[in-house]
Amino acid sequence: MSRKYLQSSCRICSNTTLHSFLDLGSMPIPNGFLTKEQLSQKENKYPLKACVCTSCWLVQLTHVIPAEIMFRNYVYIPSTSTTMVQHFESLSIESSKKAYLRKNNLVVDIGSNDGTLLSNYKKNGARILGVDPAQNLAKKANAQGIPTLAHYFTKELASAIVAEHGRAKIITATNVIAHIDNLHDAIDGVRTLLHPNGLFVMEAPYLVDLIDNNEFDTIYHEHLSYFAVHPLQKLFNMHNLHIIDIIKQPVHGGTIRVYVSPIDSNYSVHPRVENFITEEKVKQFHTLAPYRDFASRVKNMKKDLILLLKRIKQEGKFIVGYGASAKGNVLENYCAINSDILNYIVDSTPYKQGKYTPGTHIRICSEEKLLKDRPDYALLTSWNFTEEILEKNKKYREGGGQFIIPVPGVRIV
Ligand code: DWN
Repeated sequence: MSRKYLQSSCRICSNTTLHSFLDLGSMPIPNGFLTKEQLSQKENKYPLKACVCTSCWLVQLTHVIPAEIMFRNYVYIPSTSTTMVQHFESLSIESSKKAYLRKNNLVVDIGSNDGTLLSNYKKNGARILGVDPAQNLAKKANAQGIPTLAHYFTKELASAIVAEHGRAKIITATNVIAHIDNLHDAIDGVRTLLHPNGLFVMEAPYLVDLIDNNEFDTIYHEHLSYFAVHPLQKLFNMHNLHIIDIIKQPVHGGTIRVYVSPIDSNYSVHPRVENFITEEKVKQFHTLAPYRDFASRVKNMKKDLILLLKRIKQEGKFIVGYGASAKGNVLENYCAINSDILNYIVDSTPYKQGKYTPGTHIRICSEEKLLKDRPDYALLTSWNFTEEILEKNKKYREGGGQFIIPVPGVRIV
């Protein structure tokens, strides 16, 4: 399997010198939750390794798993978190202002999932269109009045959308551009679909935060690219687009909201764009040092977490997981945390309850079970929602329950 799916060159600049710096082992796809019947069946595992292009400095996976295996039936929905629902509302308000969005202008969301983001633009009178390959989510979104095409976003699809609906004043793409293998085709599609004075707004986890905060568990098969601003600017410039503003967001462990327009549009470039590129240089992200240091910190975190969980289990304590997240599946597979350590995992997503985690086969239950059983500890794998989840579980904590938070460093609260 190790040669199958191997990426031979950088997906932005085609450079063939890719330096591998972190090997998380061989594991199943991160949202490959299993039914009870599937537990006894063979589970495909794929190499999970990160590398960096020594020319444009894009961090990417060494192995690219076919999208069809991961995205046709998708169980992750952002609306399970109040934080994300509020985040999408503020994104729609801010982007509508920046793009001078008018009633009846077209807004297209790439990777529209269950339509949570688009519903905000619809409320304010825009024409909306979602694009998402997940048949299950597209069906749900269409049923809720969010017109959604169950397709991957490509240049060809962009041309078809222009022919039928005209050009888009805003194109959004939150946590999806990093999932796309053929980046040039997708960005060519954005250029085709975007109104000459339109804005493309993409959000992705920011590589500098990932490295600085040891967020190794956000490295998984769905995320093919891990963006710093420097390689992103190069990608857009190759398609006569450029970054006009970047605003940091706290979600998903540190995210960049990147505003992009056609190079010949009326938008001026905000000075803070250059600040990001300068900071990446100062932090030496154009050398191998930060990546090597990150990899050794990850190995130490793994040791710390395994030691803590083993000690707690030897004391006869009862531990569960909190959040059946993709990152949680990476953490559990990388640290060999299975049902001998976590009795079960609680999660608010209906699709996931009653299923089992990929590779480690831990049962997923509803959140209510936490207060019923009052385990001694809960390993918070959805640490990107720490504030929301701690607030939600005040009673559990007041009763003596404690959360183990693995990232950016193992701690108990
Ligand atoms: O890029 C991606 C990110 C944005 O989301 C996708 N490729 C996959 C997914 O990654 P993830 O599954 O690690 O995302 P989350 O948002 O960290 O997952 C949170 C999980 O925690 C969900 O399964 C819902 C659950 N949850 C919960 O049980 N109670 C979340 C909250 C806020 C809660 O209160």
